[in-house]
Amino acid sequence: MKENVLVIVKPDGMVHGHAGHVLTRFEETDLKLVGARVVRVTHDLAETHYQHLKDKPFFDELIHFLMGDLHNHQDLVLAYVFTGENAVKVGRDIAGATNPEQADNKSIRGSMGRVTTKGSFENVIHVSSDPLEAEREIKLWFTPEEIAIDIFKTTISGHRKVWS
Ligand code: IDP
Ligand code: MG
Repeated sequence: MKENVLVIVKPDGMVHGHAGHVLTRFEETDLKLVGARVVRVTHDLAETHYQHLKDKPFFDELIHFLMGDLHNHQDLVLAYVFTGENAVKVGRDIAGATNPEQADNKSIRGSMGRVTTKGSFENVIHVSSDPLEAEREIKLWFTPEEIAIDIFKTTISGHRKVWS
């Protein structure tokens, strides 16, 4: 089934210079790149992005991690959207398991991620977990104008296209 997926090169991936490699791994698939932007991660954006984890003990640290507070204040991340057959599974396979120590050695997280001595996961990239989450996330990180093709319904508000 044709799906969309949001990928984010997290601050640890950015400071270690992995953004290009991550993009290359996705380009090697049959998925099509339809949007990309460098985004400054605010507290609000990080909290909304990870809203499903707000009751977890690691939530506060996770928000600060995504904001770059643990990586030299690297609050700029690369976010992009790929579309194509089984985009979520293809992307999650490239990423590997959430815990870098359990991720396949050849995956991004298995080869470039680490678990810190305090037990937090520096796992290099975010990849949407399912098509519905992907839609919510893409609409959070991108405006319709920033996606090169019509992947979701839009309406006109004033002179601007907005997500329906
Ligand atoms: P995912 O990124 O593989 O989809 P989620 O369960 O959605 O995994 O968790 C989002 C992020 O929260 C993870 O990528 C990781 O950075 C962090 N995280 C998840 N579970 C743990 C944990 O058990 N300990 C520390 N950090 C975690
Ligand atoms: Mg997830």
